[in-house]
Amino acid sequence: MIVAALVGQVLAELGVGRAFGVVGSGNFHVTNALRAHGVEFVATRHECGAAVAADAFARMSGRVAVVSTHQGPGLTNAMTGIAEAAKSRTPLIVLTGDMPAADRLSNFRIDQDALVRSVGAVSERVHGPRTAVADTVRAYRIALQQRRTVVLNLPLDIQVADAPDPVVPTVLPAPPIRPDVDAVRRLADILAKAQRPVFVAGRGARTAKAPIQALADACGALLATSAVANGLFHDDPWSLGISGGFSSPLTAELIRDADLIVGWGCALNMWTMRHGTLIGPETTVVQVDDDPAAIGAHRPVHLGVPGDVAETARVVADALATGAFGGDGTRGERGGETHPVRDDGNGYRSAELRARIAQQGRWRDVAFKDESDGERIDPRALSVALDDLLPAERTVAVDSGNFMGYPSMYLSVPDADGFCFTQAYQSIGLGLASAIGSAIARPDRLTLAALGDGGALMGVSELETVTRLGLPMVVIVYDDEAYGAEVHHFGPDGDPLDVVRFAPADIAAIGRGFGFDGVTVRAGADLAPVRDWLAGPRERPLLIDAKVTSAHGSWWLEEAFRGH
Ligand SMILES: Cc1ncc(C[n+]2csc(CCOP(=O)(O)OP(=O)(O)O)c2C)c(N)n1
Repeated sequence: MIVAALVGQVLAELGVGRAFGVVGSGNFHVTNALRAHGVEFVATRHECGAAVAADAFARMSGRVAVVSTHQGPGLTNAMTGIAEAAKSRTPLIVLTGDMPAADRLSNFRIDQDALVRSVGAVSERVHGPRTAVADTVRAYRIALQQRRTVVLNLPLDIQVADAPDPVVPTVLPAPPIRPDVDAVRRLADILAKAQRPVFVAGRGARTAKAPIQALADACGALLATSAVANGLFHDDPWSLGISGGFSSPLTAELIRDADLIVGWGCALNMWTMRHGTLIGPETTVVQVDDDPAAIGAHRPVHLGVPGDVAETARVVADALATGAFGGDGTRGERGGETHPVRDDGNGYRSAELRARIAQQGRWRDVAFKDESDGERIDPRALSVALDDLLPAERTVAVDSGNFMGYPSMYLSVPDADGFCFTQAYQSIGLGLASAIGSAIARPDRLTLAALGDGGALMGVSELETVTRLGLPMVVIVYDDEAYGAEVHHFGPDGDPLDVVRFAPADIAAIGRGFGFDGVTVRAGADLAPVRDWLAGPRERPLLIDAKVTSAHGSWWLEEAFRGH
């Protein structure tokens, strides 16, 4: 067997979930070896699409995913997606060809190690036939146990060298880190005294829903998420939705009024905390994270608890229930009811507040003046209409741009796996590929790709991937015929905007050219074909080119530019 075949076999036996890529001579053998050993391979049309689809697949399935690229340009094409994955701590393995060390003058040669490291990914290498198993296992272990994006360079001369049949070890996820006893006692004490606690769950809490909910029930906390964990507490009556720029007015008010904010696996960064303005002057801030380096990285915290999020929530709940922290144990009472009202002054949960959250908690409960004019549809009205039309079992994948708040704020999602948000690198053009990876991970749900016209046309080649794979996807383009983010940021200064405005494009026709059903929407009535498509066999994917109003920029965008 050759080394390339060995690497594919080892990764397959270690248990990688799915592979995505563009095949050239430098990754042909390794890709086929993955397939021969049962790893399904998805060919995308651009390596960036492969990296982003793999990232989304890993996020939505919880499995390590693989990207396969040719050396040099194959890798550079994938870099934007690799940067997004690395910054998101997505466990991903990128298999890439590399030039033999002696082939110094090859057209394909670049410093791949330096390139990879520059975006925060880990650069690993198969050094030779004798180390090939260890090198591959090391890459997998780092990806799985440290949640890192690892690029495994495969030099062409080593790929074709002979190697013995591999013996593949079992590699298990890292065991959960138990929190320190003293830190648990301190957190239990803080929770016991809190009058208006709010829990904000981030990416690191996506698998810890039940223990966080149970602790919140016990101490009367309200629940919110960062944008990437949107949907986590969807079915909880005390859920406030997203904390940050996308918060509804009621959500922002209740978080600002909290006397305690506990971030669970959540960076509490400027987006989630609106540059700190969601934290009241007297609010105590606690952060629980299994990465000690994450604690206090974005803002000062009063207490940092290094530890696994689920484990910490469980042991703190035990401490509250038994009074082990020095309290009387009343905060730990559950009263037999799930998600109870606590009118005993225990926490934030009154019957009145529960009713307010139910009536005003969501953006779609907030009245707005519909600015649709027959020629163009108001993106808020469009998003509310889609929320009504689409089945509740859905995945919403959102690209970047001025439009991005509309689908994030107006479309509900059933759980955290129902929302794919690739914003760690803030690149436009990733939304469609992230929808592809999400759709493959969750074929039981309808996937909606929500894009701006700029991002849609930047990532357009993957429309062919959607039709080729037969994914029953809805692509909605919030089409303002511009890079709206730039228009709204620079427009008020009177700067020339012709570099960021474009002539109208018939994106529905472009979709039809790729094999989609295509619909142009200028008013609510134009959504009738969408209703028909949803009721029908969904044989082809659907692209909706929504010509949206754009008189003013979204206010969350102003927030974003403040962060530049
Ligand atoms: C790859 C990349 N290029 C450029 C930018 C800068 N940028 C941010 S938003 C944006 C406009 C996006 O336009 P569109 O997708 O139509 O969404 P809109 O802002 O109009 O809602 C641009 C160019 C970026 N974030 N990423």
